[in-house]
Amino acid sequence: MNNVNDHLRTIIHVDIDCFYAQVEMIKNPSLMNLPLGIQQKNIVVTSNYVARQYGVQKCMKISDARKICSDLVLVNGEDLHDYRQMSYNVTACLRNYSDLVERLGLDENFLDITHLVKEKLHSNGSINSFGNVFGDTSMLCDCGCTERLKLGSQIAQEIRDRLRNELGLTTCAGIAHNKLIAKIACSKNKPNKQTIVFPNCAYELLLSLESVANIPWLGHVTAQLLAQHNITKVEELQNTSIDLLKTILGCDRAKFVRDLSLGNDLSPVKISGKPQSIGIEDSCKAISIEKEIEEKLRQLLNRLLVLVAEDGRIPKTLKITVRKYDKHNSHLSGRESRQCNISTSLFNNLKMTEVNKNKLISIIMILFKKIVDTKKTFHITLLGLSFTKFVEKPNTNILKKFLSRNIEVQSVTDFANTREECCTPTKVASTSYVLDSPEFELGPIPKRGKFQKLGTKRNLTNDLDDIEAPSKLKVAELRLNSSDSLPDTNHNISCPPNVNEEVFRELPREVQVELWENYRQTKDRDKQLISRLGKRTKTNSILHYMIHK
Ligand code: TTP
Ligand code: MG
Repeated sequence: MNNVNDHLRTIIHVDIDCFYAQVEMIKNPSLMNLPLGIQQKNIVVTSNYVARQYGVQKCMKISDARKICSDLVLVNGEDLHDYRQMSYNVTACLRNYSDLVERLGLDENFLDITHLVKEKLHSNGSINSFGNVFGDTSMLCDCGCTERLKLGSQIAQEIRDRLRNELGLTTCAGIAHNKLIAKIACSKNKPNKQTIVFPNCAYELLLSLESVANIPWLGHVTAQLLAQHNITKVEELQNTSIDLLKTILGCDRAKFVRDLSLGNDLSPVKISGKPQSIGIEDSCKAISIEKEIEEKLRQLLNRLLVLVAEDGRIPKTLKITVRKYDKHNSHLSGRESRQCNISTSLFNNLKMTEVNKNKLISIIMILFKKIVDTKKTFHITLLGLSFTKFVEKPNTNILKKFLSRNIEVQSVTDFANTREECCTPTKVASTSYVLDSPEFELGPIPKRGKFQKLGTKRNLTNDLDDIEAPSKLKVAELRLNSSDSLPDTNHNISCPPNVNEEVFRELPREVQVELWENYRQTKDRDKQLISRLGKRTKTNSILHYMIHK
């Protein structure tokens, strides 16, 4: 059960104390000694430790919190900007100690400091542990893990001191040989404390949990399934035969859950990159009017665009999530999602234009109507929007593309071009009610060629036709900003007339040369064409916009 090969790593789990409340107290230190609750809608999502002494807990209703603490100060915490910023600062600080840092939500991080510990072990004499030690330590393992974890606890203390000094935050930490034990250890002594758990005490640590529902990553649904078989205590789970677990949970899940119950976890600390999706959702009183839905979605979109702008990447897919309320079958009130590809050109500008926002709203409403038949009565109790499939913002290439490629009028979505790819029903979380049937696919969409207008029938594609193509405007704008001068013979390359000079000056010299050359060649070629044809060329290229009549 306790394999020493599983003791080789040193993992720290760091959790920020009453996170949102601390951020607010740092912003406004006068709140420091007052009972503080962070409000989202009618819920206290967290409270500082002064308020917790009165019994104000996370996720309490505002009205209940006020009853037990009449002096409670409430700060609205619906704008996550500052919390997100602080969260990234914390992760950045932790990266000073290891490349292997994994973010879990906004206020938790795992660090794998195995290498750092290995380096430091040689230079250390006798090692003392820092902070609390969990469990019976009379029989500790002699494989070397004890020293490594003790050293890990010193590093954890150093990290927490640094977070305190540099960012003003108090944190808790758990130190162990795997992520599961480190995470549980972290919650054992709060706030502003750390706890070390040696491998031989892992089993005991699991047994100390109140119920199986408290085992990290076990999941709500699994806990419910187990409860149906009267397995609610960790000990009961540990003693359940694997065969019975397989019957209840299926083969893979049974093994996973069994391992968790014993404190075994070989999962690596994965380096966190940027999030795969950025989303926002809002539950609401039942909305039954299309105009109000659009208004709500517009508000959500505005908030979401701020997040996407902060992230800095460009999304390629847009998803809408809707929860319908069915008066007659309330158990059918679940979430449904639809998604589609969107053109990255919508995000070309530093700030999204109103025109582009309206284009997105049109797309969102089309998706909405794929889920909800607005001709019939409907009641919507939750709306969500998210962007996924991000690409990095193009740098110089975009200018190159303007010059090297023919420009076509593009739809703002790929609906019209690659239907198969764009609108597929999305599977969402297990609590959702998703109909994976063909009726939730978009209706057939004819392909359309360049510049081709579709018929007059008002359908999805026509909606998209109304959305004007950005390319022409962009090129015209570039032309206005340009001067038709030749490159300097010495160091300064002149800006081609079709490129924004300010942007051009930021580019590396070789790209400037390439752009100029490209411009010159295409211009020469076009001149030849014009003289041959004796009339304005019909090429569908950028030159079309550059030729002086
Ligand atoms: P937690 O780590 O669960 O709580 P906390 O950091 O506030 O308090 P603790 O000292 O016990 O660690 O959650 C982190 C933040 O996430 C929290 O400050 C507020 C937010 N949050 C929500 O938005 N909704 C929720 O339901 C919960 C539990 C937290
Ligand atoms: Mg926390």
